[in-house]
Amino acid sequence: MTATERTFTPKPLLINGAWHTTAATLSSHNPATQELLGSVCVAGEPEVALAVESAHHALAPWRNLGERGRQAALERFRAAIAAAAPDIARLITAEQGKPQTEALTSDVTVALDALRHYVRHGLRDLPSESVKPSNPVLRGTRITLVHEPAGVVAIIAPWNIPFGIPVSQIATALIVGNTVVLKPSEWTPLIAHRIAAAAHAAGLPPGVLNVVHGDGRVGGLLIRQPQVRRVLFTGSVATGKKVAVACAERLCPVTLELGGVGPALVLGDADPDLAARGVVWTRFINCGQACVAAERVYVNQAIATPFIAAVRRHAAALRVGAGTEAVDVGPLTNSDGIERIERHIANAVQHGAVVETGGMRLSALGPQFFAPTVLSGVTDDMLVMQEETFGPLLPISVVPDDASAVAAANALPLGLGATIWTKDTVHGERIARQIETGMVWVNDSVVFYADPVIPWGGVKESGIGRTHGRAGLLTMVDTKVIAIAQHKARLWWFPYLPRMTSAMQALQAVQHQTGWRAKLRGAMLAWRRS
Ligand code: TXE
Repeated sequence: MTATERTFTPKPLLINGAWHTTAATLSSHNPATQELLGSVCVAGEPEVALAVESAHHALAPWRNLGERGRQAALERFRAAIAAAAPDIARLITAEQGKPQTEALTSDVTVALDALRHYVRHGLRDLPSESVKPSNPVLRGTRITLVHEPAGVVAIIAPWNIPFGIPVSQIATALIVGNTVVLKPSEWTPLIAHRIAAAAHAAGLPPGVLNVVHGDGRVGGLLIRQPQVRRVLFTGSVATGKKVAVACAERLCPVTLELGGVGPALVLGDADPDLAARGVVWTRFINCGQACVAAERVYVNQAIATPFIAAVRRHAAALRVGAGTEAVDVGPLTNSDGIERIERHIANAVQHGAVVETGGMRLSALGPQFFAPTVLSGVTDDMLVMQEETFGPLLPISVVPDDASAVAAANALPLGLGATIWTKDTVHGERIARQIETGMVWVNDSVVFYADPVIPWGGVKESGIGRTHGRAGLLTMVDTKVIAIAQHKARLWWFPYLPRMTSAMQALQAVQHQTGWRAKLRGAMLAWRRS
């Protein structure tokens, strides 16, 4: 019986710890084989409102569970995912398309490591803090900063890392005492259902984690719910701007993890073959569908010839196929990627670029397979250097020196991640400090996304805020100041006596006049007036 004949029961929504079905459904297909994989129920306004209401009601008991109680619950969630990890990895390859190696590393491991970190360390990175006032007048006040959960967090996730991104963000939100409504991508709903299934199996308290499926319309409904107090959005720049506007209307704080069109700078002293291998991996990981992929390569003219030859060789050697086999590059997850790649190649070639390898669909493998493609002779006025290709296309531009590479790298209004390839890491760090991105790797790339203690995010139009690390935790809390007055005299209260005014004038003279004579004169004058 083929998959099309096999009837699938649509996977339900997870709301308030229970499964909810709806009449509207969303189907999901394997991008390599086009086979129907299954379907999920799609949330309408009632289901979105119920999910947010449930998350809101779950806040108090979840917070009162305390840090250890939440760590125990997240440990059950982690264990449920770990038990299903091989099956989840296979589903990630089947539904999103990335090879098994990447499904295990960039998706499942990212999720498990994030949960384990917060299970082990809780809020070690975010303790309450005592602050010593700088103003001598306030010395008698005990100041404490406490970090309190923001409330209901709406997480809207992309399809390219459909398990690792939402789970690591869920872990950060839940550990501090928030509750979550997740709206996963409509391209990878079955993978997201496994998040819901693990939460259900782990017995997370009702309402702590809710999962509602649907497209951007459902995402828009979710971020407009009045009880949503944080939005964590990961996706394209264009959608990110729409989300930011919607959040601004409610003054709801939003974290935006957006696209990057990341530059790779290959400096003149780099080892051409090593840099080529690193750039090829950074470009073609996840079939080029990675927000920090090397979307633009600037190579110093001193090593351009051997570097381009090495890139051509390594790219042509990449094994392309359905991710379940021993391959390096799978299919594009959705079909609109193919048209975008062909448009970028045509525009580049029309303006003088050369196709070093690839440049065509691999239709024998399936309608969403495209050959890893390398372009040389590229200039920055070409579309491929201006827009996010988000596919297996590597454009190389030759630059005369480091300054030109840095200027080109910084020329776009985006700044997520960049890579620098050089033998001289001291010089590499110096260049890194000139690059306008949120993250820069020297002689590697991407990998630290898997580490929950390292902040992740961009600058300029690549995003706002950070996920992961202490910075990521801080976006999930509201910091409250508690000031406890312990002094007896409160001279600044009513009635304003002349001696109080004089005392303040004398204090300002002593604190802010320049030179001891001026200070003394100011203080004497003030005192005489009292
Ligand atoms: O994004 P989309 P995709 C970026 C990557 C690329 C994009 C690919 O660079 O640009 O994400 O992901 C929902 N209101 N990053 O194609 O289309 C939609 O249903 C509310 C950067 O999925 O923007 C989906 O769930 N929600 C990142 C989600 O938004 C809306 C790492 C994203 O959809 C909506 C990974 C609306 N109006 C990918 N419209 C990083 N910086 O770390 C759509 N959605």
